[in-house]
Parts: sequence; structure tokens; C-alpha cells
Amino acid sequence: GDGYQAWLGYHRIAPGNVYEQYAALKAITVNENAEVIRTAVTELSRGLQSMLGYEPVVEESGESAGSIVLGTFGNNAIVDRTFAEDTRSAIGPEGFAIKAVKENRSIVIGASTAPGVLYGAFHLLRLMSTGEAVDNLDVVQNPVNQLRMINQWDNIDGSIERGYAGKSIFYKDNRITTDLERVRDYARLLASSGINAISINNVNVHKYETRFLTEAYLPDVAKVAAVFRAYGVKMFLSINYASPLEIGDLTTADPLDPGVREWWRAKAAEVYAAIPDFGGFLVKADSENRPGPFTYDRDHADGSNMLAEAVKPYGGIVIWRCFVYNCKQDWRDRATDRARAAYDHFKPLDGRFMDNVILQVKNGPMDFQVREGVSPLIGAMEQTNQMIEFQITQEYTGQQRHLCYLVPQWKEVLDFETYAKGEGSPIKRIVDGSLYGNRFSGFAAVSNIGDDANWTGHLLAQANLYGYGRLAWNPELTAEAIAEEWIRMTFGGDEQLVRTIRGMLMDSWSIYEDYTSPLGVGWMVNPDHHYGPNVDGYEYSKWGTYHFADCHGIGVDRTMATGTGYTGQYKGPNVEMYESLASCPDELLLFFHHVPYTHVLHSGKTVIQHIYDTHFVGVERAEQLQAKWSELQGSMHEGLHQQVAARLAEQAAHAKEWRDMINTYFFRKSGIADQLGRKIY
Ligand code: BDP
Repeated sequence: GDGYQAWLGYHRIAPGNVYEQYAALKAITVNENAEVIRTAVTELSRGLQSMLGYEPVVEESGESAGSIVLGTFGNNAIVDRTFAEDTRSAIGPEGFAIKAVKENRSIVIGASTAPGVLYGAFHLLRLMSTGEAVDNLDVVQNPVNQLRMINQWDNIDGSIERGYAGKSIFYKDNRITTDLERVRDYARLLASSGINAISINNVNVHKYETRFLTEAYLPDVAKVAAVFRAYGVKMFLSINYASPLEIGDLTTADPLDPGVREWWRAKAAEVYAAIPDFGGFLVKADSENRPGPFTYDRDHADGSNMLAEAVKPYGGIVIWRCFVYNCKQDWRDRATDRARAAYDHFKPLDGRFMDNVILQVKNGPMDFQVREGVSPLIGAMEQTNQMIEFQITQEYTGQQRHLCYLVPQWKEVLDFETYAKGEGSPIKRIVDGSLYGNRFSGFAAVSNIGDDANWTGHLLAQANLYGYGRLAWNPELTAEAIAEEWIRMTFGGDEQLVRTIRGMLMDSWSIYEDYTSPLGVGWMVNPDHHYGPNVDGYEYSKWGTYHFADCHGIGVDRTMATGTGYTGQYKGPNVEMYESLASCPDELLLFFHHVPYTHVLHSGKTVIQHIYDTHFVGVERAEQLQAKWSELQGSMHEGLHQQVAARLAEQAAHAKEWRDMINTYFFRKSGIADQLGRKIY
């Protein structure tokens, strides 16, 4: 009842239709011994035992009826016999095929690699734990994205930057934890949702984490890598750009200095000696006070290429973050626009990056706000590998005390038409590498887990972690379908429960948006920790995060005509869509335009009335979440019910604080009364 099993709890299945099908499966047949295949067998046994109440026999060969046969092509006669050449050739490195063989009621899972077999096994378990029929299975799947990565923002002292679910599961007392049980369980969760890569330390790399690259830590890092390896998850490290100075005895980190290049080559050799399948480096440079090539008057192509050259002999890659902007700007300088920064920095460098460098770009140009425009940098660099970065941890979306299912937000971003290569250039086609034929591409996201018993603090926030993995595997899945899978796997298949929770999840982002930040404006949060309302919290600060509210109006003018010119970074019809007040979508109006409070939206309401209405309605909707949840009492373990009920109560109360603070602020600024005469302080 604590939620630790998350979506891998595998509820016992009651006798009935599908039960008869599942219970026909009595054995697992496998003749390969690769580590990841053994993992697949363990996972299948565990899942079947939990769902059906008996342990399947594991056998090497034999054609016994009712067997799940696992194997890679060319190594298993049954697998080879089951899948014709055209199926086999349709399956990429991590894909799989599953086929039900009627005659002897068995199910065959085939893949070209061991990780493919594991994904196939997890797929079968998913089908069974969501109550799907398996007697007619004929499935071929390949992941759409090559890199499906998680970024931990964990620090060696056990804290987690922007972590809302307890302490790190990786570190304790300034060491890498030696009890890797929980890390293993995390690897299971990740692999079962399709994740294949992880960086295990914060992108802000401080003194102790810099030493991960030394023999003081490398052996322990290698042990963590081994845990993930068994689940087909490749390990990466965030590195400190100034490492040659901090853990070497160099006096410079200049990327064009031959001594520095040599230092990194030797370092890479050392890391790969310890971890032969090490993924590579993740780098935050020249951003928010982190060191980088700018110190030496070099650019980010120079910086990343130096590292890429060092890891290249081992097939390693360098993931270079594009979250680069001036965090010490003068707020009086109204022409500087942080939203422009990533594009302005990186677009001119297109074509200069080595082919094992990937630029990691946040989904929006600011910073994981409740709503913002889609980053115009994604797709703007035809000759450069790119991946998208999402934030699963709810830094600006309620910190896992409020419910906010983020998959719908991510879907909107992925489906956004960029016109990068004319019509048919949505974000998802850029980050899957298909639009420009990139060598490397994919998804990264900041994790939301910690050592809380239920991993994510808010139990329902598990859906974001699960959903991220599923979406990275296949961005065509709908947010509803992903929610439903997660609910069935986590809580079982009670239909009313499924409907209710699915509805709650699907509404939650818009509810959170309602009582927090209207019309794309963002940043009205308390500085530093970013929780709770504070309209002017960032208004006179150096971070470049403003709303420009005064007594006449609100919003950031990012037009080319009169503003910062940010709209010009988009392509094709998007430029005009955002540039013109007439066509700018309501939900992003204040992200792109500064307008009077009396400006009339497409919805027919004025801006000020929209602010009032959404904040009143948002609170009511938050209260409805609470009411809906209470109806579910008795349909799940009481412990699970209680923990969510407590969070929803806090949310409903806190939503009122948001409502009152925002409405009062804008009432006082604008002096315009609420048309419905509701109480505003
Ligand atoms: C911001 C966070 C900060 C991160 C930074 C980043 O507030 O803690 O270090 O992004 O992504 O969202 O580097």
C-alpha cells in the first residue's frame, strides 16, 4: 500500500476470460544466456507469478505447450521458425516481434538484440497487466527514438536539485551508495517504460561530483553502470567543464589547448577502461555560473568537439545542453530577451559540431513553464544532432504537491508544426532524427524520483515518469492511452476507477494552469524554490524572467515590429501567427504580446476577466479533483488512497492562495472590477 511497486505491482488476475489465456502459459523457453535476456526471464517469471500465482518453469528447449519462447534471431530455432525474413528485417536494434502460436498455445518473442527481447517481455507483461487478450498476438515494434534518456539532478550529498520526492537513491553521505537494491528497482521501472539511457548526476557539477572521473569514485560509478546494464540502460555522467583545472593539474580548460585535449583523451581512456560501454558526457557549460569555453573566448562547437573527440574512439557521445543565457542581465534593459538566447547562441554554429555531439534543447525557450512557446531552436540546425529535454520533475508545475499530468503538454510540443523543412516538420520528426537524417537524436528528461516510498512523492506523479518513457518509445501514443495503461497497471482494472483517474489526469494540467499563470505569462512564482504565487517575485531580478505588468496591461512584447524580435526565430506561417495579435493563440498571448487588460481574446473575454474567471474556476476544479478521488475510496488499497487524498487536499487549499494573490494583484493594478462581482481582496 505504499506505492513502491509502482506500475510493476502485477495485480493478481481473477479467473475469467483472459485468465484462461494467461494461465495456459506455464513455461519460459530460452536458450541464450546474455545478461539482459536473463533479466527478461526474471521479469517474466516475477510478473507471471504475481499475476497468476504460480511460477513458470524455465527450460532451455522443448516444444512444450503453453510456453513463452524468448530469443534473438539466428540463435533460437523456434524464434527463427516463427518469424519470417520480412519480419526480422523490419526489426531494428531495440525492436521486437511477438507472435501467438495457436497450435500449442505458446507465445514467441523475437528480437535482433538482447535489449529487444527485454522490451518484448515488458510489452507482453504490459498487455497482461492491463487485461489484454494474448491469444492472437502479432506485434512488431521498434522504438521511434534512439536515445530515450533520463537525467538525474542528484548531488553526492544526497540532495536532489529540484527534487520533490525525498533524497537521492544514488548517493548518501558523500559517497555513491553501496546498497544498489533501490537503484536496481529504478532500472526496472525505467526499462519497463522503454528508457535506455541515464545520466546519474546533476548537470550542475560541483567539487565532489567532478571527482566522479577519478579513481576515488570510478569503481563505484562502474557498479552503478553494471546495475543499469542488466536492464539495457546505458550510463552517462554530467561533467564539469573545468575538470582539467579542478581534478587535473592544468592551468587552463581552453578547448583548443593541446594539453587540455590530451588531458580529456586520457580521462576518456580511464573512464572507458572502468566502464567499456559508457554512454558519454552530458554538459552544462557557460550557463548559470557554470564554467565553459566562453572563458577562453571559444564557442560551444570548440568546447563540445574537444570532448567528442576524446570519447569518439569508444563510440561515446557528448550531449551538450543549450540552456545558455545571460543570468545576470539588467532588468532595466527591456530589449534583452532570454527567450532568444539559445537560438542566438547556437544557430550560427550549425555545421560545426562533430557527428557524435548532440545538442540537448529544452522544450521551450524559457524554462519548463506551465506553458510557453515551443523552442524555435529545435529544427533550426539542419546539420546538427538534436534532442529535446523535458522536465518530469514538477519544478514549475506544482512540485508533486499538485497534480499535473504532463504528457498532454509534451504531446503538444511534439506535434507542433515547425515548418523547418516546409509542412510536415513537427518537433517529433526532428527529435526522432528522421527529418534531417541525424546520426543521433532523441529525448531526455529530468527525473522526478527520490527515496520516498512511492518514488515520486505524489503517487499520481508516477504517471509522468511512466508516460515519458512510453512517449519516447512512441510519440504517437495518446496521452489518454498512456494514462490508462498506467492506471490499470498501478491500480488494477476497476472500470469506474480507470475512468475517474484518467479524467483527473487529463484535466490536471489545465486546472493547474487555470489557477496559476494565465495566457502563457509564466514566472509568477517565489524566487529560488519556485513554489507558490509571487507575482513580482522575479520582476526586478537579473534572470530575464518578466511579465511587465503595470496599471495598463501585461505581457512580453516579443514581436519583430515593436518587441524583442523573438517571433522572427520561428519559420514559415508560425512567424506571422505569433507576430500578429489577431492570430496569436489565446493561451500564448502574454508570452508574445504586451496588451491592455481590456484586450479582447478570441474567447470573447477581456484579458482581465479571463484572469479572474480562470482563477475562480481553477479553484473549483481543484476541489472537484478532491471530490472525485474520495469517490474511489474502497476501490484501491487504503494506503494508496490516503496518500493521494492528502496531496489533493493540500492542492485545493493552495489553489485558493494562488487565486487570491493573482486576482488581488491584477485587480489592484488594473482597477477593473470583476464582471461577476465575486470577492476579490
Ligand atoms: C532550471 C532549474 C535549475 C537548473 C536549470 C538547468 O531551476 O535548478 O539547474 O534549470 O536546467 O530549471 O540547468
